[in-house]
Formats: sequence, structure tokens, C-alpha cells
Amino acid sequence: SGRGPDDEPDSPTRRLRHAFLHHLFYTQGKFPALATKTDYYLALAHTVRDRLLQRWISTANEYTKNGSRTVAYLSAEFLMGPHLGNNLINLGLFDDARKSMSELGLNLDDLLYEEEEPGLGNGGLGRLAACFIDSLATLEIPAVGYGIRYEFGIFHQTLVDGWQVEKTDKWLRYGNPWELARPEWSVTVKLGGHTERMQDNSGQLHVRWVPNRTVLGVPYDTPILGYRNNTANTLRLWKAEAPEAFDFAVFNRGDYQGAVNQKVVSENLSKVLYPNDEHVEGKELRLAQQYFFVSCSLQDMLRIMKTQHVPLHEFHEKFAVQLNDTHPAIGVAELMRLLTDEHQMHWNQAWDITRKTFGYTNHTLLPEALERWPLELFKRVLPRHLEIIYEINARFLDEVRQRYFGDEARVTRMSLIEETGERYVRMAHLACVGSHAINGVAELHSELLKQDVLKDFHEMWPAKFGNKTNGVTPRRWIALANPRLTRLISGAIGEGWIKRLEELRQLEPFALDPNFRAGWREIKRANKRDLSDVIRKRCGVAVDPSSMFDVQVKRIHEYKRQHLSALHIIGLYHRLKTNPNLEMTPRTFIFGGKAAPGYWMAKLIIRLITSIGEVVNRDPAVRDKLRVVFLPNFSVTNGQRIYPAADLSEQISTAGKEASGTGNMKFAMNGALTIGTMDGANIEIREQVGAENFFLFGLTAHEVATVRGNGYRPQDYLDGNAELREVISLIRHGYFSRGDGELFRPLVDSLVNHDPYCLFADYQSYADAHERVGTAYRDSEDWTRMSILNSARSGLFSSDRTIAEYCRDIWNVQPVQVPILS
Ligand code: DL6
Repeated sequence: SGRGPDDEPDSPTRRLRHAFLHHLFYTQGKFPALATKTDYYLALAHTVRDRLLQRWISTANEYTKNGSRTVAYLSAEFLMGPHLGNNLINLGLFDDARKSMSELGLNLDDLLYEEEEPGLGNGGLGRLAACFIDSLATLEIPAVGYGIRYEFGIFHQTLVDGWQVEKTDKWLRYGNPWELARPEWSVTVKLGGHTERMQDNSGQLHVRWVPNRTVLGVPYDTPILGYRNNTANTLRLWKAEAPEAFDFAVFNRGDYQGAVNQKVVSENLSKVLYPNDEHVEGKELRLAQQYFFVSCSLQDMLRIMKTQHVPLHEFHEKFAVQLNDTHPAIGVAELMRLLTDEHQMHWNQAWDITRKTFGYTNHTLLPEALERWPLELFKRVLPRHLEIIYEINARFLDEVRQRYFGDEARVTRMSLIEETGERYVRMAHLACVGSHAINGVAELHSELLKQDVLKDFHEMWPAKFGNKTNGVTPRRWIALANPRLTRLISGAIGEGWIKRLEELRQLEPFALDPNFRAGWREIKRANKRDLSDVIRKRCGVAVDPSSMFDVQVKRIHEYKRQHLSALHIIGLYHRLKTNPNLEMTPRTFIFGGKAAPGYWMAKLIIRLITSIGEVVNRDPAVRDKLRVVFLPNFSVTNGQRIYPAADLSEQISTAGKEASGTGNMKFAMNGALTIGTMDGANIEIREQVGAENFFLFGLTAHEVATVRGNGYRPQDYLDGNAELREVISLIRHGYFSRGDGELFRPLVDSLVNHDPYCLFADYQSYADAHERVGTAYRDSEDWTRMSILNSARSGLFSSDRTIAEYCRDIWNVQPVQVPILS
């Protein structure tokens, strides 16, 4: 046979193969007979990393030469997901890698699944940060993501007897080939202690912060590639270390434990990610973590300015710093401290620079998620910052008093310090006062911020407020997660959509083409078969890929209402048991998501879902029509298998509670139809895909407020709904808990007596919407048409669009093209 181009001495596959074998030998120190799958994964990861380095160095060089204005995205979480597949996609080497691996008898997919994903985030907020830095690189914007290199990321979730059990995430166990430590750029961070004042010869007052300990921040850099360009930006995560890891003086006194104590205490700062998403606990270590990474990052920016000879007063021209929620909001006080205490800048000038530097994004409307720190705790950790915050507050409240003469109630509401009862520092207020731009993450959310949570601030500074509807990266969430669909779409409209997602619109006419629809359906079926295999292996449940895959994956929270779906499943079960001949679209309900370890009710919701699964999946009378599975350990990796296989996306939060949602976007892009409330970005998704291609139900945010304002009584809804009564009665009487009437009592009592998230008020509307879903799904041609339209009209939800808006409206940054250095 003739030699194909792949056998040419310098064909990409051949070069990859060589480089791979080289790394297997010289980096892993193995030869094939001894190599494990991890060795193979690591050899390929190093092979790919080599191909990033040239771009990374060229990018750094270009930015330095240019002195480009740079986005610094400060986030306590970056939920990156595995790097290898994404880098192969962005480099355009995915197919070559597959070929070269198969020539060596290896399967690329197996190697991809060997990567332990860096789970350095809880959910939506951290994943958004990851999508954003992907888009920043793709749009060629000079940017650095700054965060924490947690040694243990979000816990691994296992299920034991239907309960969530947490296991430590040891993601660094086999090393991390994607990062480079940069100890030469370490910085020192102070903590605790007290402040002292002194006057210099000219009579000027200086403040000195005398800490009671210092910690070293060591940066670990990961390259973030743009899609098919030469940009490789940096994700810089800080690891905490002791300045002196071993205290010989203490050791010599015979105290080994004491000698290593500092190391242990210091390293605690970046030891573990707090696993709460929408609930804050006033933990000292958490505040120290936040301050640690923010101080490291701002000091790093000052260092960069120095090397580029940018004068200090141009800080805000060199850096646009975005606060991803309030976790980094202490940055406002820290930049003031750095400029005034450490660089002797006058307060007014420093304040002007600070305000021009920061932008603040809010991600939640839940009161329990708004960060506030008990004053005593704050003072213990950051005594100097408390003084600075007092000064900011005094000047700010003067402004409020002037503007709203005599309105002391407003002054109290807006103060950076909460003084009713125990005293707290309000981080959202600090972020608002210290930023020039404030935004929410979906239209409704941004409106509710203005009307409710940040009303006073909006009244005072309306021009500061704006909306930036979230988006997700189509590289990871379509091109990588759904290669079959990617091929079909690119075959029809070319590959431009991967960079310009709005081009998906060109798919619309194909929705009317029966051949295209057949191809679309076949892909969904194949993806469902793949997911069925995963479900069989992980849950031991056989599911039928021809049933409708009805999926709800996200953090478990009462406001997200996984239990509304659970109640409805029980309703369906009840209908089938009482009428075995009932015609019903066969459905597989798939759940996934982690509960915060201390959130008891969320854990009970998981237990309810697994318990329903145990009963329903075993019952021969219904098992052809209903299956219920809870896939453990929802993660980026698992999401990549789940979204492409979904027929129906459940986005059923109580209206007015979900800031945006981003899973809703991933589902729609991959051709799932949505059943959802008028909440978060659902509203914009519905607007885009068309009301006729979206299953809407439930109260609006306004109606929820009215219903609650009128003294909501869940019992009334129960009295008026026979099916709901049966559902509650089955749970109450232990039907799903082997007769144990106690197990779910807290859940049932909460619903019947309080129902804070209005499940009962929405139950019938939800059940009716599901009837419409069932009917629609039976017409598979029409369902496919709607599925194609959902995908075709999802272009707005690319994070490229979101980032372009931030660049234009908030950051005022321009792209910089990177040439390849040879
Ligand atoms: O903006 C990203 C994401 C939204 O899509 C979700 O709706 C919202 O719940 C989530 N918020 C958090 C809360 N963290 N805090 N604070 O993760 O943000």
C-alpha cells in the first residue's frame, strides 16, 4: 500500500508519537511493558504542554513589549475541568492525537479519562470563571486569572445506602503536568497583629502594620490557550507556604512538632476549598484565604508594573480588576493599603485609582449567600484593613448624608458596617463603594439587584449598574463534549461557529430537512447509549436509551427544587400504579449534584431521590415507563457526558432565586429542550429559542413575591390538589423508606408548614408542563425540529459574547495579536 501523508517523517501524527514515546521514557521513566494508564496520560499531557510553551512565551513577550492593558480576573474558584482534551481541541490536534495513540494501540478517550480534574470550585461561579478565561484567550485579550491553588478541591461525592458521603479530592496525587511553579515571584502576606502610628520629620503620619505572622504566596501558573490562535494567557494560582518551613531553634529545644508547626499553619491557607456554594459561614480561615490570594495578586500586579516601568499612578490604566463576587472584595481595602501605607500615596489619589480599577459582579440573590464578617473576627485577621474600611465608610457616609439629607435610615442601610445586633463588615457594600461598575449575570437578576438587594446603591449611582448575561464556552461544552454533533454541525455550516457561536443560526433551515433530523436524532441516541453505559457501571441500573432522558444536574439546593421533580416523579408513579394501562412517554430521570456537607436538607433531598429510585426501578409494574437514577459525583468531566445525552433540561428554580444558571445554556446548545420557570437566564433562553420551543411553568418572580407577601399557606395548595396529597402521604407513610415514617419527616414538615420555595404553589403547573413535554416527545420528528432550533438559537450564550461585553463596557481593553516566535 502507498505511504499516506501520516507516515511522512514530519507528519503531525508521527511527531506526536515520537514526542509521546520520548516523554514516556524521559519524563515518566517507563517503557510500555511497565507503563500504567496514568503514565500514558502524563506522557501525552507533557507532549501537548510542549506545544503550548512556545505560544505561552510568545504571548508573555508580546504583552510585555506592548505594555498592554490587562484584565485581572480575581476569583476564589476556577472550576477548570480536565485540560488535555480542551488543549488538543484548541491546538487543532485532537484527531492527530487520536490517530497517533491508536497507532500505539492506545485509546485517546481512555487517556483523557485518566486526568484528575482540578475541582477548584463549587459550581456555577467557579465554572463561569473557567469559561471566561477560555474566552479571554480566544478573543486575544491580555488577561490573568488569579485564584487559590487548593491542595484539596471540591470533595468527591459517593453514595452509601443512598446518602451522600464525601471523600477528599486528592487531585495532585500524581502531579500536575499543566502547571509551572514560579517561586521567584513569591510574595509575603501579613496576617493578624496590630497597627502603630508614627510621624516623620515633616510631620506626616505613617501607619505601620505589625502582623503576628507572615505567609509566603508561591504562584503556580497554568497556560490557558485560545482557540486556534497563538494566545496563551495565564491562570496564576497561589499556594501558601511558611517563610521558614523548619524552625531549628525550636527543634534544638527538642520540640519537633513545634519546629514544623509554622509550616502546617501556613499551608492551611491553601489546603482546602470551602465546599459551600450559596451559604457563608464566618470562618476565620476563609477570610484569611480570601485575603491571602487577593494580596498576593495585587502585589503581583505591582511587581509587573515595576518591571514594565509603569508609574504607580497608572495602576488603573494598566489593570482592570474584576471581583468575581465578594470573595475578593477585600481587594478594595488592600489596594488602598498598598498605595497609601506602602507607597505613601495620598488617600484621595489612591481612592480615585482604586475605584477606577475595580469592577464587581454579583452572583446571588440569596441573603444567606451575602458575605459579612463579624467585626471582632475581621479585626483579629486584618486589623489595618478594618481601619481603612472605617475611613472609606466615614467618607462614603458623608456623601450619603449630603445627598440624602436627614435620611439616617438610609445611612444605616448603606453603611459598610452592619450595626444592628452583632456588628459585621458587609463585603457587598465594600465592593459596591470601591468599584466603578457593578453587574448581575442575567437580565432578571440585574433588575432584581437594582430593585432589591442593592437598591440604595442603584439609587445613588444608577450609571454604575449594568447587566452581563452569562455564557459558556462552546469549545468545551460542544466541540469537546459532543464530537458527534460537532461533526454534523460543521459538515452543514462549516467550523466558524466554534469561534462565532451566533453562526449556529445557519442551522435553522436544516431543522426542516428530514435527513438532517435523522442524523441529529441518531447522534442524540448514540450519546444516550454512551451515558447509559456510564449509568450501568456507576449506578448498576439499566436504562433504555429510547426513553426520554430528563436531566437535572446542578448543586443540590432547596431553591433549585430538585425535590419538586422528586414530588412529580412520585406523582407519575402513583398514576401508573393506580392505572397500569396509562399511556405515558417512558422517561429516565437523571439527577446529579453535590450537597454542601453541612446542608442537611440538601442531603435529605439526595436520599429522597435515591430512595425513589430504589422503589421505582425495582417495580415491574412501572419499570418500562419510569427509571430514576442519581449519578454520583457530578463534575465537569461527568457534565461533558451528560449534557450531550439529555432530551429535557430541568431548570425549575423558584422564580427570582437563580441568578442566571449556566447549565441551562449547555443543555440548550446540545439540543435539549428546557422545562423551566421564568428565572435567571431561562428567560433569555426562552426569548431566543422561541416560546413554542420551551416548556414554561410556574409563578413569575413578581407573583412569588405577591403570593408570599399575602401570607403563603402551602396547606391550601395541598388541600386543593389530590395528587399532591397522595404524593405527600406516600412519603409520610414511609413508602420510599421501608415503612420508616421518620426519615423524610423534616422535608415533609418543611414543605407542608413553610414551603419557603413555593413547590406546592408550582406543583400543578409543573405537572401540566410535563404533560405537554410527554406529548411533544412522542412526535419525534417535531421534537427533533425543536431540538435543532434550540441549538441553532443558542448563539447568544457563548461566553465569547459575554466577555466581549465586559471588554467593551467595563474593562475597556483591546485584543493583542500574538505572533509565533521561532
Ligand atoms: O454566575 C454564575 C453562577 C450563576 O449562573 C448561578 O445562577 C448562581 O447560583 C451562581 N452563584 C454562586 C454563588 N456563589 N456565590 N456567591 O455560585 O453563579
